[in-house]
Amino acid sequence: MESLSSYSESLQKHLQQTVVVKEPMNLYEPLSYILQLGGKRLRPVLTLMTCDFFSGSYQKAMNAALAVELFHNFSLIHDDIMDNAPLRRGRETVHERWDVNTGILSGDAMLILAYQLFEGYEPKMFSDLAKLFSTTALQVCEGQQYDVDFETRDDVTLPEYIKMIDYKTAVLIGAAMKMGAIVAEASENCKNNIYEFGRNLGIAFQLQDDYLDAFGDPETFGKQVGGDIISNKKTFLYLTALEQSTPLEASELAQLFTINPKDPSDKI
Ligand code: GRG
Repeated sequence: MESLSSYSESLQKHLQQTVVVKEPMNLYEPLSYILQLGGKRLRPVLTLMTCDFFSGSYQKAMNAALAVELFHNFSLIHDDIMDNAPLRRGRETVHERWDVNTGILSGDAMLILAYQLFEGYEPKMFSDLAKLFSTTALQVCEGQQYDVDFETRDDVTLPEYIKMIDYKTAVLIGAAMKMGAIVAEASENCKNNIYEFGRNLGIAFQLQDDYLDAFGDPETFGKQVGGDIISNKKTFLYLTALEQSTPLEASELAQLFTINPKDPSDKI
């Protein structure tokens, strides 16, 4: 198996070759912009690593890994529009730097570019990858819709929350790993098990992301700390705080989350 840095260095080189800025510039520049802001590249590295683990090499999984990273970045552009978020990876979001219409359209282009990357695989592999990609994309949409719906609900349960983060975040991490296993031609059993492993990892990852949204260091978090509570997002911290002390004053919750509430007189 290779080192983590060799997966991400190789991925970085291929990303630059894949996303080329051309006319119309306002469509393609935002793609290059969000990618050069960095990011951990967690999902594509997992694709490459999984392929390496099952087959002893990872270059053949490069297109799938690139597709996963483009899909992830597309979803960030649209998510930031929906949340009216000012910051991503410590810099202006795409819709702040350009405008909402540019964010929508360049996000759409990024999604299609991601899908096109599967065309390099032979027909059976193409079909398996494309099927997993479309199932996952629909689940991500469903997870995002639950997240939006929960903003205006006060009766969200922990199981509902777990389902929401499973769809919004974890299925993509599961799919990223399964794609590596598909390209490696691993057994059905291995593909299914690695998918479940990735989903559980994804749930843990989102729990941590929620925690960082409340308690993260603004210097390193890259997003606006406290964004979730400002948008009335139902997070694990919020739901468990509600379970433990009800009714909770918004000001107390805000203190817990170390940020100021929009309206301190609001009752949660
Ligand atoms: C799938 C058609 C279709 C639409 C997308 C906008 C949307 C619907 C979904 C949003 C999904 C989303 C952005 C979930 C949050 C996932 C998450 C934890 C993002 C942060 O990931 P990191 O920390 O980011 O890996 P970096 O910057 O490191 O890449």
